[in-house]
Amino acid sequence: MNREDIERLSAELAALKCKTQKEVEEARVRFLGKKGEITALFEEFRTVAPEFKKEFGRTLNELKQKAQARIEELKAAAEQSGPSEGPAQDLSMPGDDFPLGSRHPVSIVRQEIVDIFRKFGYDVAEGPEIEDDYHVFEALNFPPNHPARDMQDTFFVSAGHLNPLLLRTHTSSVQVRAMETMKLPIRVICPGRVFRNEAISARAHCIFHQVEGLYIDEHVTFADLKQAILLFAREMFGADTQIRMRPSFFPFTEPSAEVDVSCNICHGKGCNICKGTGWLEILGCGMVDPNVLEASGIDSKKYSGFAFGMGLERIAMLKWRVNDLRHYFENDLRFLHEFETATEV
Ligand code: 2NM
Repeated sequence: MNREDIERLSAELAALKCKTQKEVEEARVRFLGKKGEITALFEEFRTVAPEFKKEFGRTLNELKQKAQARIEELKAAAEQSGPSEGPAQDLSMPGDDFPLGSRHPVSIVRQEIVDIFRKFGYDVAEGPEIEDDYHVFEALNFPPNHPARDMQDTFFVSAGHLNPLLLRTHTSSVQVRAMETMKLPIRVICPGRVFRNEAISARAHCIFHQVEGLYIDEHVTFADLKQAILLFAREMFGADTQIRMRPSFFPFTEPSAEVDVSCNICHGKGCNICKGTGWLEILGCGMVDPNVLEASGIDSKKYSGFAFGMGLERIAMLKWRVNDLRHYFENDLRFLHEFETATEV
């Protein structure tokens, strides 16, 4: 190694010209790469006599710094002028595909239901998923020892005081908040996620989704409830859909009913979806219990109302014949993409 080598490389660096990033990279490899010329000089430096080491060392380091600075400079220039030098890429080429997501089946069903009730004049309301005992149970006429208030059925966030926080087990809590705050008459639809402390299986999950509805005005009767549900069922499942009501019980409604729609798969002939009955259970409903109205400050002598609730996973299961609830929560793309263009089976 001698001074000339260093000066030659230094001059070459100063005169270096690169048009493209590729050329800059080639120059970097030539000077500074593992087998580059400057790197080679550092290898040679080990054999330099001790008395020259100091001076050569300094010049060599200066050369390396100069090379690095020069390469950076050329790189920046190439980046700036790169695209304007002419088409590095063929801009008429079709773009790369990128995967589009698809609507989740629960989201599709929720939107359909919400759209139908909006058309009927209902407002949409949402509320907190972490609620207090008062809005989930107390205001809804659940007796103090009701099993739903048990640890076995409800996830508690805080316990041990009068009004513990918990994960709502139904969206009725949103309707309580609507009754507390909205001006009468009330027409409201509440979609949302709910939580129940259940062992996960094909038919049960600790998280699922509901849409609940509430209508309160003077002179609202069970006939109004029946008509609203029938109109909804025909919008949702087809104009020839029939409904039937079976007596049931809920703490917040009296009387209460379970509603079935005629099976639109076999049209009453009996299939394995309706288990041969010709009917599919889709929602629960009833006349709001006077205790519930009074708890939220509504005069039950003057006003009456109906309420209903349905599980979205269940409706989506009937619609697309999903056989296992767990599919909804696993985000397996093979399942989700089934609904890319889904409307109806
Ligand atoms: C259901 C069935 C029957 C319901 C009642 C209320 C409220 F807040 F008005 F009391 N909201 N939702 C209700 C009634 C829900 O779900 C199966």
